[in-house]
Amino acid sequence: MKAMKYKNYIRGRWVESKSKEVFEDLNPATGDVIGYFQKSTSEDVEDAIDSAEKSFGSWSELPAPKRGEMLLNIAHMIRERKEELAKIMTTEMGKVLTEARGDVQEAIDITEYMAGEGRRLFGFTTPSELKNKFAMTIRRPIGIVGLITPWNFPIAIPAWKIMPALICGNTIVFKPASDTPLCALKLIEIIEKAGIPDGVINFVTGSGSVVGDEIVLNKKVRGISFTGSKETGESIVRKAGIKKVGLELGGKNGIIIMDDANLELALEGVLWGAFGTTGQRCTAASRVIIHEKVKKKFEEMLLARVKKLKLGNGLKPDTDVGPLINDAAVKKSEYYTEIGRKEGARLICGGKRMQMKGFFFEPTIFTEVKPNMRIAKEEIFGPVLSLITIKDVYEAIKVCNDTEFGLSSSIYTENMKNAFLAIEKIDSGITYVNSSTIGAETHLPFGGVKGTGNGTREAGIEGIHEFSETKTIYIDYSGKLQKAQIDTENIK
Ligand code: UN1
Repeated sequence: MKAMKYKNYIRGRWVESKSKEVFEDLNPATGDVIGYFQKSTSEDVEDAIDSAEKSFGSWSELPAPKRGEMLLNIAHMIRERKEELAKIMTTEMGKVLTEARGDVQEAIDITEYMAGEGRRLFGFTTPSELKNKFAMTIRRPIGIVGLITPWNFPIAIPAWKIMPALICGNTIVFKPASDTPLCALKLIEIIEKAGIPDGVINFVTGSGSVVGDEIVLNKKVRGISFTGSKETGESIVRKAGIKKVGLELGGKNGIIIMDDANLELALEGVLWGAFGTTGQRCTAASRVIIHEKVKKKFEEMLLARVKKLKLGNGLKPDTDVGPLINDAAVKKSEYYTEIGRKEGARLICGGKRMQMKGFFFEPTIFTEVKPNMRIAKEEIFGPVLSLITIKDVYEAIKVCNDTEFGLSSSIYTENMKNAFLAIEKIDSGITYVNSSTIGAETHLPFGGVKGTGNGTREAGIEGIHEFSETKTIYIDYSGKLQKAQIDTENIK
């Protein structure tokens, strides 16, 4: 791929930043530069916000079914270009091609779902406590929304945010992750061609400390949706003040394996959850919480399979595990491996950077991990898995909950009681039974509790709630002043 220079997209035009500076976009499997992107300034962001402000009136007044038709165009165009987009994604982000196709598919799914919402956007009606009075709710856009997205799902997550924001009638300022701006730009090109009017979506690349900060601080931006680290999420909340903020932050997701589990099935789930996307999902399984009776056997089964995993460039069909996103990510996995060793956990495989071009780290497993060790508590966002032994389901749930995060969780068991205890007692936004911690579907709510977020959910109908405001309407056709809470007493 020839490294081209790419621009911002503001007012429906492709424009350079006022800084006249660019940053490099790298292929993590080779370290090669694949593109140059605008190192934007806060003035560029102000320009984008101004553009979003000017387009808000006409876009929000367009009937939602019309906006839905445009979203359907976008979905068709993404589908037509699925293979091309997946290849770009593997080149830019590193995930293996089959997973990159899944990422693009997730964008198609959410876009089609939100297109359909154009003919729903339901409010509700309910009886009034007074006679000759009608009560209902409607949904209205928030206004200008700022979307700040991560690199690990470089097309799916932007789509999760852009599509509900558009269908609800908001206008957008969008800052993609600086590790994957090309995937985001390809999505913008499609949105442009699909007929979304100029200025409705504005795309500005650059750093979190300049571009992100301006989006979050600017008074004209009424809503923020952010997916990324807990630290950044906390700083956004502090800066955003009373804006409507949706956060999807980290995870330290556990898979519980009970003594009655189908171990073959659990093995597939653990491999997929821990090493799929090289462990770089918020929903990745980074802890296996396993019953003491099956621990030894499962550990042997796991080790045999992990040793066979093939690391390499995700474009090659025989690659199981791709690179990490960048050098800092490799250093983080190295750092936590060192911590695990010092804490007294036993490293049974991996633990090293691969001596090859690109940013590769071996699939790594620690056993005899204690719940209070840092490797069992902190998000590593790499292919590093901790095995923790437990005696029964109650201890398993306690250990599973013993982290500041609460995104995804899973239990492998053939026993209904264990399954329901996990469903009801694990503090997480998502629980899987006999399936891994990853693979959320776009028509169900996505998000977590505790340190994972601030209560909002993305996708499905909750995605509509994230990007709209509820208005309550009372229509009094009695022709006289009726007082709620007061006149009710006289109604016969
Ligand atoms: C994330 O890692 O932030 O459930 C999102 C899954 C994917 C989304 C993950 N559908 O693993």
